[in-house]
Amino acid sequence: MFKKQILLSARLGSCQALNPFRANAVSRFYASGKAVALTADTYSDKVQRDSKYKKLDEKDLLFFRDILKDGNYMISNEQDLEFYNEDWMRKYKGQSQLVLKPKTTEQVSEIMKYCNAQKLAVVPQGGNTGLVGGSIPVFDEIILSLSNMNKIRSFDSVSGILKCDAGVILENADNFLAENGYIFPLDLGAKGSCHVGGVCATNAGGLRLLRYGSLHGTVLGLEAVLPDGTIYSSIDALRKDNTGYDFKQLLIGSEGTLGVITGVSILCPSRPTSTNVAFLAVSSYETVQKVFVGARKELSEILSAFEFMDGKSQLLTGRYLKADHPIESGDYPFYVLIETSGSNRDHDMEKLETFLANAMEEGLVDDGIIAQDEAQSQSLWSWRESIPEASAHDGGVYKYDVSIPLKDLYGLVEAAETKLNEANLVDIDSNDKPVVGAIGYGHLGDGNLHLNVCVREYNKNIEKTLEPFVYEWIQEKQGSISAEHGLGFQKKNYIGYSKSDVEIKLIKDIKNHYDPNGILNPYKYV
Ligand code: FAD
Ligand code: 2HG
Ligand code: ZN
Repeated sequence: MFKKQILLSARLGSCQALNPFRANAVSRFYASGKAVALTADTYSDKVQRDSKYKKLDEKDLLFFRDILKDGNYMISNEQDLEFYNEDWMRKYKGQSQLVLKPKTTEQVSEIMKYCNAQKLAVVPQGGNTGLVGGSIPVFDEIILSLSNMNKIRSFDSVSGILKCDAGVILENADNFLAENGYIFPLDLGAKGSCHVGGVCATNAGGLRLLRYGSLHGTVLGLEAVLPDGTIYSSIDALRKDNTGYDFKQLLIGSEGTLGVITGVSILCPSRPTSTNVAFLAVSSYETVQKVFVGARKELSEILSAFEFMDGKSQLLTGRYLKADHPIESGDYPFYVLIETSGSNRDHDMEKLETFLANAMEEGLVDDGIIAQDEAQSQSLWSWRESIPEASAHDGGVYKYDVSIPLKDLYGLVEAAETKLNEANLVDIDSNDKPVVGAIGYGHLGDGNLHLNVCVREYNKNIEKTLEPFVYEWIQEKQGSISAEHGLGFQKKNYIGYSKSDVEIKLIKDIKNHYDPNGILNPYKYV
């Protein structure tokens, strides 16, 4: 045991500095250089423009200009519209002719009131980092961007309650909190671009849900504009309040289909003063689960993240970053990133080292490194957070973000791989085949797998091979077809694989009640 402890310690210095692009806006990949196909063309068999929606005309533009007071808050030229019409994966593309960028909740209300009366369809948009095609139009819907509503409203340094506009970029909110000794209770790779309102609208999970829980617990109140222009606000809600239905919970995860979130109040924990990150090599998925059980037991209250990655995801990330893997001693089938967050560095480090020494002693961990300082921790996180970009780098990616009981979780990657191989679609090195490979990684601590099928081009043959196969597989294992990214456009027709008829009817009833004209984010969700 002692020897292995030394062995592990000897590696402490070997954590090299990786690409630290975490602090920047999440980059978009343009590797293929190919234009993005219109969603309306790619999926013409699934969706047609609904003629009940009015087409935008000159009179509408005049009205919006009047509300926004400034032509700069409207975008209507083709080149500038492109960013707002295309999604991050370059898989979906809408045909909106207009982006509105209001600065106040009252302006959002006036816009919605008008659109509802005129039956103009609207897509609320945050940082446009969503991964299910929910943030962009399918046809000519107006895009309502929250990016000009970007002010911190207040922060109470006793309770830790932050109130801010919906368009505040997540990383800016977290930097503000850091100055005050607090942390935003959600972190994710898109933090440099996604909005606080956007993460609430998608109920994003991210890298530390294991520690801080879901936004359904941490969001205290929301301000939102309903489809008819009504301003709803629970932004001044207190932590405990059992008076009536908790309407904000319907908005969290509603993906822009029930209301436009304009303000958020969220309970933020104290920022941990001691964090450690370890990156470990593990020989099988069975063993990954054993390491997780051990980490929960031995690290207990200081465990703040438990991420797993398969070997192929690491190969593609290394290729993309043009960097050596953090663990240089060889290629391993699985890797685990463990983070601890606490308040006493010596205590936390001692716990982590004891846990790792035990894990090595039991033969659960083959090799590993522990970051020695903040820069090395950031580098290891940066490596993990680069996987989505690496996945899409060769031309595109079919994403399946799923919850599956842990024992079966990685089986989905193997099943998808087999299916794609049977269809003779895969070659990791040769451009002759459209699929680069199926990789698996994710938030193991939350039972959340990301199956990414990395492709050289989007094509129907690949999609038909994977869908509904993947959804059927998940249903059989009593999983969920969306753990954290939502339904959006991609999964609208597949909700039945995770929700019962009764649940779907209730969802539709709620949608029809609050948005009887169906103007908010149509063709998506349900
Ligand atoms: P958008 O993409 O603009 O919109 C997403 C949806 O929310 C759309 O349906 C839109 O209509 C709606 N919406 C946005 N803003 C509002 C608003 N103010 N009011 C009403 N509706 C609104 N997700 C995770 O859960 N965990 C992760 O770890 C994670 N990592 C990611 C890493 C990368 C590199 C990328 C690109 C994405 C990642 N995501 C992750 C996806 C995630 O859903 C988004 O990053 C984020 O939650 C969306 O925020 P956004 O502001 O970009 O919203
Ligand atoms: C992550 O965990 C995000 O990195 C993105 O949720 C997952 O790329 C994906 O599929
Ligand atoms: Zn994720």
